[in-house]
Amino acid sequence: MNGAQILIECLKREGAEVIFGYPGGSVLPLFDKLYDAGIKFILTRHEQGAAHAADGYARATGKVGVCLATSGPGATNLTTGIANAYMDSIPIIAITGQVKTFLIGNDAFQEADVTGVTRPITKHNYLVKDIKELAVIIREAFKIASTGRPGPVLIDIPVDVQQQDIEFIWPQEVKIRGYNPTYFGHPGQIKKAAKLISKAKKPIIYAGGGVISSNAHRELKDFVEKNQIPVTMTLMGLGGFAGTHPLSLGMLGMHGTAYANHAIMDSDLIIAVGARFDDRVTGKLDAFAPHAKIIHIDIDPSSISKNVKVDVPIVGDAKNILRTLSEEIARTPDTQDWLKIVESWKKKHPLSYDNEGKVKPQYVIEQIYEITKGEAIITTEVGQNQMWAAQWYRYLHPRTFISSGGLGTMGFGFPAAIGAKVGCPESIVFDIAGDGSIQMNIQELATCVCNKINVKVAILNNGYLGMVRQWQELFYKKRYSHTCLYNPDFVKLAESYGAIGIRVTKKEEVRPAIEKAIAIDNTVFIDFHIEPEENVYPMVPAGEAINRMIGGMA
Ligand SMILES: Cc1ncc(C[n+]2csc(CCOP(=O)(O)OP(=O)(O)O)c2C)c(N)n1
Ligand SMILES: [Mg+2]
Repeated sequence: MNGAQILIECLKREGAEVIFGYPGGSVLPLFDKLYDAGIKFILTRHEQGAAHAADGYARATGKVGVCLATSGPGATNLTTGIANAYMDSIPIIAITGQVKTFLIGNDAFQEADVTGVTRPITKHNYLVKDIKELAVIIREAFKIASTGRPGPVLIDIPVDVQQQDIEFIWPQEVKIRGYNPTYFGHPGQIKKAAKLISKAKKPIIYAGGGVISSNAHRELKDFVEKNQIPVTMTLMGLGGFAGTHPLSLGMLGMHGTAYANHAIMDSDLIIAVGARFDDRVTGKLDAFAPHAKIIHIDIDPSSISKNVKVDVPIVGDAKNILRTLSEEIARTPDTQDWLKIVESWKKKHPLSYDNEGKVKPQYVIEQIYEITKGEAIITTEVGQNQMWAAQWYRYLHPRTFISSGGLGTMGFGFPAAIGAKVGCPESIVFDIAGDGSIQMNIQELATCVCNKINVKVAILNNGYLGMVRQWQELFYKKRYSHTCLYNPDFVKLAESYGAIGIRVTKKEEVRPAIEKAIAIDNTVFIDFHIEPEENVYPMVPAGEAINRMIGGMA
């Protein structure tokens, strides 16, 4: 086999079902073999789209996503997508072509130092210099991407390596020196944690994306119900615990619910599960949860005590640890009084909006929730649209909310929706989009239509880079510096690609438009003309303590 065939054979054996990618000179041998290799290939219209689609596929399915690009500009176009997957710990394999080995370092045509460029945004990367290493590297890459704290791995393969012939040997085992993720928590630490939990009067669980990546949602639910502890989730954690559960406090942080933020600030014990105390969650660090002891369960030891000092660290897999920890708790904590307080906050200070006047974005999302009964996969762009999607749709299952958390990448949601739909063809997939963000990967309309990937895009069209405008309104004296958009006609634009466009300008059109979009067997853009200056509340101003919210509770 030549290198190209070995790559394809290894991908198949690793269980890859689909590759999202884009061709070019340095991957020609590979594309020649892809012509009749019997592996699904989806041609995106930009390499960034391919990386986000692989990421969306991975988030929706729990499998490793694969994307592919040529050397130089193809590879650099992947980088935003790779960084995005890195920040959110998503397992993807990015394959790039590279100039011939003897040309590397010569400023050859379309040469870029891709392993250099991606070193800080990959969990690991490889430049394959010798065909003999290829199969082993691919196996290692899949193992590294999908185990421990997951993340992207890049494999850079020079053209001549793709062309060389060698006898194919499938490496039965992969052992990577120095790479040994811990899965089971330290028994002593688990005992300590169990004691703290038994004694706690005001405990809270702070659940992050790690709950989803370790498939710990059932264990979390059992743990919560047995110990009667309220749960708040990060943006990445939404869906890890049902948003409709009586013990759910929804999202916390900058645009979290008032009751979640007050509960964590007032708590005496925080049980952090697969979360990393991001600055959007903690707000002002020295004011964060002053009375609380902290138990931190995480598979990545380097994320423990990185931002806040932790009392009981437990390194390992959330699923295993929640199970053992639950067994270890001899006496469940007495949380009745605490739950009453939290419940009263919940009743008094729910998320709210004024539904008068123009179409409200919150109303649109509530209707999408009601019509899909919480069973759709929702992806988002970045900005107000993303925060409203986090607040107003109730996520019932893991892997149904797909959003760019760490990097905050505008242009993520649409290609991610494509990846999610390819991975979960039976699900209804909605991208909740902003009018600014959707234009960052609008070219993927062609990918949808050509491949009959039936996704729905709900554009919350406010005519603004809304989230930036909101900050300018609140903190820069309404000086709307370069945040007003001049938009294309999104209906015509969708139609020009062969998709369907629906425009909504009145409240009473919202439900029928969503129902119609779902019924149509094609990609649909719904252009919701919403109240232009609607804001996302509550809001914690940057650098403030998270219980000091605008539009929250006093
Ligand atoms: C690639 C990228 N560039 C810039 C930003 C900064 N940014 C964050 S939100 C936002 C506005 C997004 O506008 P739109 O998509 O219309 O969403 P809205 O907030 O109006 O819902 C911008 C520019 C970003 N997050 N990502
Ligand atoms: Mg906008």
